[in-house]
Amino acid sequence: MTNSGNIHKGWFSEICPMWEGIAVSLKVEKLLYSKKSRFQQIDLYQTRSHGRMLVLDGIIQLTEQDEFSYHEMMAHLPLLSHPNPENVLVVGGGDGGVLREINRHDDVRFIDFCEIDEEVINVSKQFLPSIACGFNDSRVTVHIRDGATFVRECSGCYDVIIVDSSDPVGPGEILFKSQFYRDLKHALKPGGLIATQGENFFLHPDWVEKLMGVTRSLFPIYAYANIIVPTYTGGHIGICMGSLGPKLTAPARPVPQMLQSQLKYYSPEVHRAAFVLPYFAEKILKDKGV
Ligand code: SPD
Repeated sequence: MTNSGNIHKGWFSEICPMWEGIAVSLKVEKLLYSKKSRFQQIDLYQTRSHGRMLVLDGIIQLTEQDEFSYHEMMAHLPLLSHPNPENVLVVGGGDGGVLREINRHDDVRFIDFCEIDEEVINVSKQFLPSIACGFNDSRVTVHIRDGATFVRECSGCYDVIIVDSSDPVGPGEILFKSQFYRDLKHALKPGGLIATQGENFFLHPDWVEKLMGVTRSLFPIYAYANIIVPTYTGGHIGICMGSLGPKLTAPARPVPQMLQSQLKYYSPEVHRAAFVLPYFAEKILKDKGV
């Protein structure tokens, strides 16, 4: 198996300076795709136990086995916090997983999708059809552009904006800047809300603090949710949410039975529970006035 990066005796390890001294490892059987795009190194592996795995610049973005937890929560927490989400923007997430979940909502009418790296979309369509099926919906318009520039040019367009970014290194870095959050707010309709990839409070309390500090300074209502994702280093990841109106910590409306029956992770109970943080994490946010 030729590869980019961290393979040792058939095990891929996610070694990254952002989480020095700790790594998730998966036994891999085959490298199905490996190429440097204009923006990043893209690798697609067949793993022994977790199906296929998408890796960007050496960092795990998803495995087929547990991607549902991240994608369901990134989509359904914000959409079900909003009373009537019709216009939605997704920035990043070229695999299509967040789109697949949004498409389950009949009340959503238009979905703009902005991704900087078209190669990620192509690789997902070729190797991850159960995830990239998110692109097969006539409500989705794909924009291959820099997400920060795209958002800066929008004013009062969206009920919900979801930012499915990679980590704040490489092409995703700009999506963690304060200016981007100001532009997100400007792109919302009155009463709109945002949900952004919010890192991990065990590994990056500084990032969580920073992102929630910015969110708090811009939005009257804000909250941080936690999601279990076993194949992300640390085992979980957060979502920063900011709202111009709707409450975030409980669903704004009943979850249609048809929708609930398609889900594996999200439920109204999980929605409420996701915002209950361990005492130390709550304290990190409170001590900083968040
Ligand atoms: N540390 C990994 C964070 C990855 C978040 N984005 C995942 C993209 C899946 N659609």
